[in-house]
Amino acid sequence: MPPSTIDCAPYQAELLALAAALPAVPRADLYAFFEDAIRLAKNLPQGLRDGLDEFNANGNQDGYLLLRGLPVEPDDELPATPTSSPPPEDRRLLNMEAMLCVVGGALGLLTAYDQGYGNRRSITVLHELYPTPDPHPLSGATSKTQLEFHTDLSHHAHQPNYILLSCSRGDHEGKAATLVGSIRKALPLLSDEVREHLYDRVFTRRFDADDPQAIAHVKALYGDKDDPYVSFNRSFLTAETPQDVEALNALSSALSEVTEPVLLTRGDLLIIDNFRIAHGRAPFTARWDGKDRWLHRAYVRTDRNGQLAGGERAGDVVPFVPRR
Ligand SMILES: O=C(O)CCC(=O)C(=O)O
Ligand SMILES: [Fe+2]
Repeated sequence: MPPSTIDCAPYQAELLALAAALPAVPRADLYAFFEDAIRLAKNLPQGLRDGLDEFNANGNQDGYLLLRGLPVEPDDELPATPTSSPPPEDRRLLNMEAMLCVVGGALGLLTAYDQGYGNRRSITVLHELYPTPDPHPLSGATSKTQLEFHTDLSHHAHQPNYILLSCSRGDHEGKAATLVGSIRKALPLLSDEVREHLYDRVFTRRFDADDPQAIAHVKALYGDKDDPYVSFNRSFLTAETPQDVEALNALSSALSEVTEPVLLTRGDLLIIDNFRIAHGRAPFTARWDGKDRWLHRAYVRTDRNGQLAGGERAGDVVPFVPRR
């Protein structure tokens, strides 16, 4: 297995014991649930814990860490893939929700975001991703169309460090790969001129098509010049000059060139470094048969790059603060 993948099959029994120690109905009291998940994170198997700590400290070239072989329920014991959110408050804890929160608790602060789009999305730590028939074209509920490269919440001043996606069901045909483009791999493909142009160049980003006042300021490359962070959301970055267009095209091509498809299947948990990769998802065919692709998602903040001000609690909702 590549170094960006950890085989967790040997830890299944220990991980099941951790899941069994969590409250059986997480949404009955989410704060209590997250507190338990964070406490139990200290009991993760040592090999897994070391891999998470190493990734948290230094990242890696690929910009992601994939945990495979986690103890998902047999498919016939899982509920049908949801068709609406939020899930019923009394739904029993699923193993892949347990894994999401224990691993998230090991990495940092599990966080719910007000994304600044009004109340279009439910504000919670525990997101559900599944195909829907008429989705917003830029949302994870798409299936027929490719979800284009983006950085999650790049318009938010407290953009999360990690996106965790755990998989209860993959898609039927094995096509719905999550696409990851690492800036550490793409940077050497950019000319000095493009790097200079993009570094610290401030783009305005409109994040709500219905509201012209909804504007944030986003940089495509920033941070350490030799090892920059990336923020990418092509459809939202307003290029103003021919050089802007050229530089963003070059960044887009470089990210595409290094893109790796990561096909999530049951029992996988993908940790995306949201500062170092842009991600998307390949198109796939939903069947609407209760067995469609079903992921659980959580955002995690760390003390990197101004995400935490101090005094936060896991499960708190971060108010919307546009990036300036
Ligand atoms: O479905 C996936 O693999 C990724 C979804 C995603 O990027 C999103 O919802 O923001
Ligand atoms: Fe995303």
